[in-house]
Amino acid sequence: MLVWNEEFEKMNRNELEQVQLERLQETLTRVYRRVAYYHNLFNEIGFDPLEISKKSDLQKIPFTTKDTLRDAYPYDMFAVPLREVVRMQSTAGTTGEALIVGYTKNDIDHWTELTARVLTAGEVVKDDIVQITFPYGLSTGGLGFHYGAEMIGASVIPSSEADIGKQATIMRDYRTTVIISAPTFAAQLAETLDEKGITPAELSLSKGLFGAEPWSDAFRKEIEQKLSISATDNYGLTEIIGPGVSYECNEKNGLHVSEDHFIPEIIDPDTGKTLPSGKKGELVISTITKEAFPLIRYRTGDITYLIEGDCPCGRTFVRMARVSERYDDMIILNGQNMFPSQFEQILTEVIGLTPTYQLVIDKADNLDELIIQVEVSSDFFSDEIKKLNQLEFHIIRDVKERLDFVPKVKFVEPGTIERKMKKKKVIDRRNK
Ligand code: DLL
Repeated sequence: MLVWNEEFEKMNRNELEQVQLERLQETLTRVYRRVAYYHNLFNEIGFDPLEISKKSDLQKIPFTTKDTLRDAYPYDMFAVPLREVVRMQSTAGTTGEALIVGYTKNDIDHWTELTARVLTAGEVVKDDIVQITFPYGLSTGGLGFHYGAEMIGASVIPSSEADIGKQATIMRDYRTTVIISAPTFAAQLAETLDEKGITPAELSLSKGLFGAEPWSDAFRKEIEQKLSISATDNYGLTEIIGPGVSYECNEKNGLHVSEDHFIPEIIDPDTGKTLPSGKKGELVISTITKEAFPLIRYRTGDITYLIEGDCPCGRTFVRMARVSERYDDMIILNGQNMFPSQFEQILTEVIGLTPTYQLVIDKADNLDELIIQVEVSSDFFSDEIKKLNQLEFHIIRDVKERLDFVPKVKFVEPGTIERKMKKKKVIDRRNK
């Protein structure tokens, strides 16, 4: 099995832990000196970064959350001056503004190495023709994989946000061998190929590397069969770096966490207590090489468990189980992240008051579909169809503008939304 960086990916565990400890000490010192938030926090709890002597000392430090990052918007969590930042990317905040993350030149070099590892574990080599369909914009999928694929020496097609019909033609004509995308996109592409009468036999495709959203093993089998490929899962998040945090090898038995760059922990999301390997809980990550945007004990919101022990591929990194749920209410639609509170904000602005509403998510033709159900009330009810049409138009336009997703809007009679659903804003029917 191919391994990009034998030295680190197969490092003896004792040595790896030593590397982690040294890098952790450096990072803690760095954030204490350079990030006001951590400086004040360490002072408050009486934590001296120089006195950390084992990995478990990390547990003395409180968690960093999405709210911490929101309060620091835009640049207060940056640990370098902006003149050292060579790139910025962004991801959904819990409300209002999206979060901004930054990278130094060294961060970009590390990230390139990390996605090269993901690609190599998925058996991508120099001779491959790699079609990357993730957006090359503020979200991290496109550029993150692009650099890694070029580093390997593969021929990269940055087809990015080209429409799906064009992606299908490119795939056939350019003789793409590897597709990198969100799993829902791959399924939709399989359908488009079918509609165009292009069979897998006419394609050169043999591998698919998928991530950015939860997907089941059944869905994996379906895509593998429809596209006649081998599909692997990979995981990452913008706040930590983007894609490249963890990745499956061809054993497909858990995702190897690049532990020379990240320290994973699993906690009980309700109590914050650290859980042992094998126990399911929320994934918490500390970065130990990041320069511009280091995070200590960041709560990812993703539910998983850690798998220790040898993998036949020879990598010594701990594995994490595939992520299928979140602890918070973040929703991922076709690989795009958003929060119910963002919809509430838009509805309130458009309607002028907060209506009773719920978000119903389902699959339609393999794509995620969202229906915003809004109860009409005497406060804004109008029997003028024209007025309701206008409201619908404004809601759709604002969601599209701010969240880059086109929802459907359905006005329903007062009392339609079940009382108990009034608190639980999301009904997700995708896996039903
Ligand atoms: O989704 C980075 C990425 C791009 C990963 C391309 C893999 C491939 P964000 O947009 O910040 O970053 O979203 C991060 O997406 O906290 C998870 O909830 C979810 N997620 C990412 N990968 C997976 C996966 C990118 N393989 C959030 N399985 C994370 C399940 C995933 N969920």
